[in-house]
Parts: sequence; C-alpha cells; structure tokens
Amino acid sequence: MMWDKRADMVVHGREPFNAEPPPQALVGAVVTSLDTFYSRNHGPIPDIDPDAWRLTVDGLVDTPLRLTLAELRDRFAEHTLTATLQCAGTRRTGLIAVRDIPGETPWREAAVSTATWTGVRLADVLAAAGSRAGERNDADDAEARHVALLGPDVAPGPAQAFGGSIPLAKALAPEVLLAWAMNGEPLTPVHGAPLRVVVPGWIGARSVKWIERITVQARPSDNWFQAHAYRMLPPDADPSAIPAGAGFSLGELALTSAILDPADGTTVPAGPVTVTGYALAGGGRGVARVDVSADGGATWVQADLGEDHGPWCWRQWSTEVDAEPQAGGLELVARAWDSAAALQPEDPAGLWNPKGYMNNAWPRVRVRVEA
Ligand code: MTE
Ligand code: MO
Repeated sequence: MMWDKRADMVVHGREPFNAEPPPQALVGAVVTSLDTFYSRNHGPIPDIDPDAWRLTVDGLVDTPLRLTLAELRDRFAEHTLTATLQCAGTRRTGLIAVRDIPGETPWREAAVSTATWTGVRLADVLAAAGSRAGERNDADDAEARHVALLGPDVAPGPAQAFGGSIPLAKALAPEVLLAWAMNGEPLTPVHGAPLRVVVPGWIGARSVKWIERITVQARPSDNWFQAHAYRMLPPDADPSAIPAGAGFSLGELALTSAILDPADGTTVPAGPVTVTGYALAGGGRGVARVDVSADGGATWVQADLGEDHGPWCWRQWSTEVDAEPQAGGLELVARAWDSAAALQPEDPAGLWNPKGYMNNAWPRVRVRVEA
C-alpha cells in the first residue's frame, strides 16, 4: 500500500508505512504536494469511521468535552497556517555514518515537508473546556502544565497507542492547530484523518495524528513515545534498556539545513551549477542566512533565500557555484544561521546519540564533474 504517494517515494517500510520523497522532489516548492509529503508511522494506519469518531478533552478542565468533527468545526473559528513538519530522525544517515544505529529508520534529508494546514486552535478548544492553566490541582498538588495528546494506533514494540505531550504554554500558542485539512484537501488516512494535531516548530512526533484524546495534566505524558522514545540520550546509553525519563525530552526543532540538488554521488556538467536546498530554524526563529561552499568549506558564497512564509515554515535557498573538472570531484557544503545568530554545528560526530535524533550538522554532498 502506497497511501497515494508518488511512485518514486523512498519507502523505508510498508508496515508501518515510512516514506520520504527523493530530495529533488522538494526543490523550489514552499508547500509540498500531498503525494510528495513524507510520512512517518509507528503502527498500522488506523481505519477510522468518521461518524463514530469523537475528540475527548479531559483532565484538569472544568468542562470535559466530547466532540464530533462537525461540532468542532461549528464551535471554533477556522484558521489556516503554512507550517513545516520535520521528523526528529531526519538526516539520521549522517549519524549512522559516524557510528551505526541499529533498528532505526535510515531517514535521509527529506523526512520534512510543508503544508498549509486548516483547523481550529488547540488554545480555543482548551479555553472552551476551561483548562485550569497554572492552577493548583488538589489531586496531586501540582500545576496543570502539560497537555497530553493520544492517538488510537498501537505500535508493535511498546504495544501502546501513540501519544506524547507538549507544555501548556505551547498548547496555548496560536500556531498549534487541530487540523482536518492539508493544502485545502481533507486529511488523508496516512496523515491523520479525520483530525490531527499540528505543533509547528516542534519535532514531528508531537503532531499526533488521528487525535482522540487531549488531557490537561500536571506532568508530561507517560506514554512510551514521550517517556522512553524521542529523548536525547547520552552517547553511552543502551537504547534497548532505557529507563523512563532518561536523557531529555525532544521538543523544539533545532536549526538545520539540507542540500536537495545536486544529489550525492551524481555527476554535474562543468561550469555553473545551481545548488538548492532548504533551511529550517525551529522553535519560531527565522532563517537568517545560508552559505554554500563548493570546495569542502574552504570558501563560501551566500545563497539567495526564497520567500519568507513566517517562522513556522522552512526557507528554500539556491545559489550558483562554478564546477571545475577535477580529480575526486567537488564537495558541496551548506551552513545556515538563524535569527538568534546560531550557526549549525559543523561536525556530526559530537551530535551522535543512540537513537540518532536531531542531526543538524552542515550537510555535505560529493559530486563528480564532467570533463
Ligand atoms: N501520530 C500517530 N498517532 N502515530 C504516529 O505514528 N508519528 C509521528 C507524528 N504523529 C505518528 C503520529 C511522527 S514521528 C511524525 S514525524 C509525524 O507524525 C509524521 O507525520 P506525517 O506522516 O503526516 O508526515
Ligand atoms: Mo518523527
């Protein structure tokens, strides 16, 4: 089953379905078409009857809600936002090259895509439920500071439905949506129909698909995918025996970039060559500058940044370099700065972690030059 994806998708697994487009398919388009948008799944795609589906909002709220999709659409104002989703495992291949990471999907640079999402604000739904933000909770004497998000799909490993949580402050931010449409089309099953969470600027794993339950609570979710997976573990940790809460939880995305074209290992004609890619700042920061080198990082040119669609959206970039025929070919390198003047780390070695998350080192591509 290809879930309406293009024929040249790089399919890492069919069940669960994990696929990313060929990098060139992302070139130049701010919004990714639906047949090209990557997909990451931990279990089978659930078969949901939209008439039977309900969204439950409960926990530390005054009025728990149980809503049909029609009720959700009726009661709350509709909002549309262009936002990039990126899997925490994107560019894991660059970490695997440092040291093997058995058992994890070898995502390349395209487990990231952008859509125009339509839905309602999670903040509006939480307000309607009367979420007791920051109030004392008699039950466990803690504050309502997290919003747990739960789907119905059960992953084989932990045999637990997929879920996670975000801090209440993020859940109340205007960019966080409960979306039923992507690029103006109803969500497809593989992307979370009938309703999914979209948490812009945060790792894709927090954008829970097929969302069924939203719980305001004192602590982060104890769901496997919050407490065990999607954590940055120290390099010497044994990923098969991770105690709950080890390392730290991944949330905000880090500044990253990738070279999309030319592809690694290809041959380019001598003369001017257009190099294109994307950069994504994460966490609501902007991309400020991207440099490209055609000599392994000895000299650099500034790339032209594509149109700015706001802090939740990647920036496309491109520039021209001069390809001289030479033994060993060219090494193309890119490096991006964000609006806080942070620069991507140069070397992936120091980023290596047992689950292979968050590789945001300078992307490098080797090409041969036609004589
Ligand atoms: N939500 C559910 N219910 N189940 C999942 O397996 N995968 C998460 C997230 N939401 C997942 C989920 C991960 S890790 C990512 S990166 C994104 O969905 C991928 O979203 P997409 O398939 O729409 O691209
Ligand atoms: Mo992910």
